[in-house]
Amino acid sequence: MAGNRTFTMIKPDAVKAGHSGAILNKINEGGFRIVALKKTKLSAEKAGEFYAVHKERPFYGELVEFMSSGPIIAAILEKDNAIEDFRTLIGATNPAEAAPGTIRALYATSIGENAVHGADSDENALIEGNFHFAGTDMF
Ligand code: 3AN
Repeated sequence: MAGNRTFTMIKPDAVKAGHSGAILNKINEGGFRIVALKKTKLSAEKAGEFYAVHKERPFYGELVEFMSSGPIIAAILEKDNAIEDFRTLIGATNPAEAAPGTIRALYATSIGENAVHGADSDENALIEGNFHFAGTDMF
């Protein structure tokens, strides 16, 4: 059975451009309930740890540098079928291929600076949520 939680980050490009409120509104309108939420900034070390699965990819260094370049907003979200529905709401990794009206189509500028992160599985949503939040900060 599909799980009901996902993990997201509003990335430094979108926070810097002032899109945080609009993106949180899209998330709300999409039917997701906020379980945990915070504005924070990742050190390069923490960003490297978060994206360790991409270590061998050619864009890893760029990704770590970008994700530690400014504040982000991290959140755990709840909804039936959360992983799949959230990935539908954000659109394709490359904003040029993202469906009209999706968060990335509206707010992302490139495949690297693509406005939001969405967990890709129940297992990773749990790992990523626990990376950013203590259990006592989830409601
Ligand atoms: P998604 O975030 O849609 O799950 P992944 O898991 O393939 O996409 O990639 C993780 C992150 O790595 C993306 N959100 C994006 O910021 C970055 N990324 C992916 N592909 C590229 C690329 N070709 N060049 C630069 N950055 C990339």
